[in-house]
Amino acid sequence: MGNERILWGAGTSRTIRPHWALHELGLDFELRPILPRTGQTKTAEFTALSARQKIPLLQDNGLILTESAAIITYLSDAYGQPHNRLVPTDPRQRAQCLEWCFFVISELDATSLYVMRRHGDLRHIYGEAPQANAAAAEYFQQQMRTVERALEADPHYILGDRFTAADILLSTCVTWAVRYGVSVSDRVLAYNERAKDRPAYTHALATNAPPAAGIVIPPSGCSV
Ligand SMILES: N[C@@H](CCC(=O)N[C@@H](CS)C(=O)NCC(=O)O)C(=O)O
Repeated sequence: MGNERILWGAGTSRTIRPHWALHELGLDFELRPILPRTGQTKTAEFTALSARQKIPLLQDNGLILTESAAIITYLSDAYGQPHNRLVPTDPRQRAQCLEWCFFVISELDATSLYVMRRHGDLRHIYGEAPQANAAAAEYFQQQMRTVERALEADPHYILGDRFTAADILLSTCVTWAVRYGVSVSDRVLAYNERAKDRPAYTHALATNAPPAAGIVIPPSGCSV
């Protein structure tokens, strides 16, 4: 069991999530900035860590974890302090935070934006499906109504004054949607700017940047 913290992955809307969490929590880490669809997730070394062959992946003192939402939840649980915790410990507050996290990952990321990705830029692999694309964009906007409602009272973040893991996930999806030309309201844009104003986001942008000049990450910010 190695005494180490290594984050694998850079360059995408999913990889920036653990970068952001690590910076919020003030944690040091080694970075293996491998990129999607370059063959780097298919190497024997990486496949030995995860047969899913997906980034981000965290190695932390012998623990191997994939799934961006699981990684940021773990980091908060293991290392968060009262002043910077990203997932509350109180069971009710925790449940509400996780409700948002699961909602963002399943409804906004997987069901909407990733469908657009598959049948848009990746149509050569997954097939052209303009109707599915349009329906996914519409679904995203429909699902965002609950976000609108939560922000109506004009709280700073989605759960109020406290920045949480749900904001990392939601903000990365809003940024992704905007890059895809899906329109979101001024209220949501203002919320997203507040989230991205945080110093940890600026650090995350830097460490999540694709390492080699000349590598072009497509506008979605995710290539698979
Ligand atoms: N649900 C996963 C999605 C991870 C995912 O699909 N990652 C993509 C990049 S954004 C990937 O690693 N694709 C493999 C490849 O392109 O080689 C998460 O949130 O972590």
